[in-house]
Amino acid sequence: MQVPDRPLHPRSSVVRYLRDMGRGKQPGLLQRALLLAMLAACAVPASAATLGIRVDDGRTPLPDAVIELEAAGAPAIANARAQHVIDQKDETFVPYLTLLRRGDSIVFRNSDYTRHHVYTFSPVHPFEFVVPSGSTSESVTFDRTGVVAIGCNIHDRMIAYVFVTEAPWAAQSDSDGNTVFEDLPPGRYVLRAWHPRLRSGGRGEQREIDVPATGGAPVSVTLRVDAPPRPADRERSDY
Ligand SMILES: [Cu+2]
Repeated sequence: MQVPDRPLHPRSSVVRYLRDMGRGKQPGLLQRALLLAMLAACAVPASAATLGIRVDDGRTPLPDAVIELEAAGAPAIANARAQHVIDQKDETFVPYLTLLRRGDSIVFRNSDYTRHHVYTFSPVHPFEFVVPSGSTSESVTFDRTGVVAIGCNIHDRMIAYVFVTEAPWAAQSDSDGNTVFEDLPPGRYVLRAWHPRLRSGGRGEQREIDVPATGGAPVSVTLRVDAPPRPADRERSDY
């Protein structure tokens, strides 16, 4: 195993080391000492807390919520300008919600046998184009933050949401309404929560939270949202 002079991230070296160990390589004394030193560095809570956030609608867990965390003096995030894909399959946008960093882009893929006409009026970034069956759209780059509701001009019930953030920390809740933030510096944060079905005029939730070095108990967030469309409504909206 080769240990870099100045590992960018001590843990990745540990992972590599453990992987090599698993392959039967025997570490030397020096390497063993290095591993112990690296593990000790990880064990010290070097200002890294884990925070769980649970979102519900007052009764049941709420997937597809966006949680943003801001902190005074938070480091600026380097813009990786990632490209995301929103597929159109069975006349449904997949995924329903895409969380973007400002500067990221999206292409729309059409996996259906029918064409789709993707559009949005969102002031964040209005666009429209037809995506023929089996093809992929041009790339759309989002340079402003905010919410983009996307529809299809041909299939009214198709809807997707894009949330463009520049918060230092942001994540979307999973199918159980949970988000987990790791490696948070302990301190005071502003937490914002948003959901595509926020009740009309709803602004989501904003509050301050304290994150202790130990991580602390999960934070619970309740959002007032409209009920999802019923299947019967979806069928009627075909016409
Ligand atoms: Cu369509």
